[in-house]
Amino acid sequence: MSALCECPPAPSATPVPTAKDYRSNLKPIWCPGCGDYGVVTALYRALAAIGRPPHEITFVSGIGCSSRIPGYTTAYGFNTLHGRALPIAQGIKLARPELMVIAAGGDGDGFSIGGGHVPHAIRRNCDITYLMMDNQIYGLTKGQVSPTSRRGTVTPSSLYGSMEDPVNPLLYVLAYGAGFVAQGAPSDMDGLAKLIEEAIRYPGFAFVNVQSPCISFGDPDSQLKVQKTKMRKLADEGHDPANRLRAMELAQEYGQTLYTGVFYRNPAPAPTYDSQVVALQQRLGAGAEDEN
Ligand SMILES: Cc1ncc(C[n+]2csc(CCOP(=O)(O)OP(=O)(O)O)c2C)c(N)n1
Ligand code: SF4
Repeated sequence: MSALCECPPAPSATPVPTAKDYRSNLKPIWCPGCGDYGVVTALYRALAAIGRPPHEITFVSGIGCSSRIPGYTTAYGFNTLHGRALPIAQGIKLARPELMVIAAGGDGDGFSIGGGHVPHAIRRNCDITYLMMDNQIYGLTKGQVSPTSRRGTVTPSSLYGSMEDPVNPLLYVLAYGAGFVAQGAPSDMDGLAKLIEEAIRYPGFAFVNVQSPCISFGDPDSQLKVQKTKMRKLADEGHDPANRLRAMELAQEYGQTLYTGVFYRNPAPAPTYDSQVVALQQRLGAGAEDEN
């Protein structure tokens, strides 16, 4: 059985959307050279490949430079509170299960203030996609250490270098049982667009860690040009994405080797929370009708 869901194509009466149909008329205010430009472009391409019209998509974010991303799409957007993209995305999916729901934000938003929501979103397994733009820094607030900053990172809030080890987002979500885990980078635009598309098509909670460098405050070693020299594609390494233990082994290289591609895709996806709620509502509704 295929692990990919067949998202319904756009109705044949309406023209098939193209990438530009998902681009809003707001001009991004990210710094020139920010990796997030590449992420939003990859996202437009992924959405066009799937073909759901913008009004059937809801895009939820927290707060941060990367959390501006919903505004740059023509989908419904909700720029929520810092760290609260996931609870709101799950609420929307439960209220309107027919919508495609995407959550997005930075590593600070997702793994610092919002970190407590991640394990629960994973085990609850709503059919949502979570794009984390991991730049290893707090960009919006001008460059403080984030939970993924490497030890020794010097910033205005860590003058003598960060004295903590970073969170490993890939290992973290794999350990909590996420059904789809991938890593991409805007320096490989085609690869990133494909990963986002695959994540959206996965029927369950899907996580994409996007190495999206902050050109203004980020580590010079993480910038787009350097990414290209360090990148290793999991597909070229012969990795089998159904092998979760091997995925966890590879994920331990986070911060050292820039692996891109699908780390793990559950070959037998678990039932989603939203589909179970719909089934329960139907069962209870049918029961109530029987009683009448
Ligand atoms: C409750 C709360 N605490 C702190 C802030 C300040 N703040 C805004 S964005 C941010 C972190 C941004 O970093 P990240 O989430 O990694 O996104 P980036 O800007 O790097 O894309 C912080 C601490 C806030 N807006 N709200
Ligand atoms: S501060 Fe960094 S993350 Fe924010 S827009 Fe500028 S380059 Fe991008």
